[in-house]
Amino acid sequence: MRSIRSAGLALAAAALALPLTTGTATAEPSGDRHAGPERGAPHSNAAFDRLRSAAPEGFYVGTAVAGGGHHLSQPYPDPFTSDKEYRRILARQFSSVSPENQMKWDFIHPERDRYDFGAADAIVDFAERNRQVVRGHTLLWHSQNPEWLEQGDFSQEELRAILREHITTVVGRYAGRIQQWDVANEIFDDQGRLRTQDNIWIRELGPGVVADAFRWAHAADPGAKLFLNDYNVESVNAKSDAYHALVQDLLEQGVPVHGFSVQAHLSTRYGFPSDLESNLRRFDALGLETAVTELDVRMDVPEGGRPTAAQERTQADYYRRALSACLAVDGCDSFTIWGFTDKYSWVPVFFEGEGFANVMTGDFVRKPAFWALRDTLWAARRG
Ligand code: 9MR
Repeated sequence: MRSIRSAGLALAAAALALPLTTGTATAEPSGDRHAGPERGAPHSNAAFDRLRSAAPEGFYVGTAVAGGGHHLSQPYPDPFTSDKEYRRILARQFSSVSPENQMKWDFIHPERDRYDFGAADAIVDFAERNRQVVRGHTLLWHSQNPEWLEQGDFSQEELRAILREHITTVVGRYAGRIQQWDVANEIFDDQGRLRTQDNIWIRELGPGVVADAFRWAHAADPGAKLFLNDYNVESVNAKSDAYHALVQDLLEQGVPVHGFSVQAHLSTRYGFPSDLESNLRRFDALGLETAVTELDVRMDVPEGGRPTAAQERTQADYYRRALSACLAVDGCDSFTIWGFTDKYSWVPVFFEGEGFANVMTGDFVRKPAFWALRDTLWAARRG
């Protein structure tokens, strides 16, 4: 899918009489009082404070939809179904949504003969009501598999049938309603070796199962774009090299693989992966779509427990640069952040002493990172 980045801009700008400058201080939009006073960030004009409206035509700005996974052990109810303010912002700001956990095996296929589609159905319905596309996540992974599967004593033939049936059932259920599927998630380790031990499918069935997963997904929904997705592949490195080689191999075999995506779980402890754009370009050159699928930028929690202005500026810069890299590559039309509020982030649960990785505070106040995204989208839309 190629986007025409500046199409419709003149029209939109004229219709809305937009002041197409960045960082103009104007009144907070009416009906958007959730945000409260902004900290260290320019204010917004009512007409263009939404990421989804600021984005160029054909460019999708997404977020993970919080639920399942680490949320189950937190002292709050399910965010997606229980938090009205959260849902309002989810609908208002984003044109793409990714179930954070609700389509993973342990959630959607809890017993061998039982699927639980309730949460995934609710997200897909919500997305359609709000004119959003959905990224499906995920079909073949080494993590968050149910016990019945990981501990089961299945023959190769049975395992193959189980995977095929799962993919056919889940992808088939949402056929025509999912824009992109993360078919294979995290199949290489950081050295660029296939996960032949911890990935049950590759261990038991061999590397060829990856190609089969794509074939089965394509048969179940020929319109969905099928992706390889991973972390620590933002740069040109051993792991992204392994994907680059795999993609060529799959394409030569005629396997329906359509995209390569970088999760982009970044940390200000490390430098920004400045070769992100050139890395995306080399996959683009193979004819693949590319995407940023899980961006967040964590930081060390400082003494006092609140990020400093300097920390927030650095974080905003990482968000801006990740978005700019995607915008610069023609076939990168999907840019997703892994949640928008610090309230529900996975980061503090997994990284002790780190946090504040999202573009809004726990109270939904927009941080400099939010405005960096908004301004960068508008600048791209202006062309
Ligand atoms: O955000 C997800 C969290 O709620 C789960 O507990 C966790 C379990 O592995 O998975 C998180 O999402 C991951 C995503 O599915 C794949 N890439 C890494 C993400 C962060 O761990």
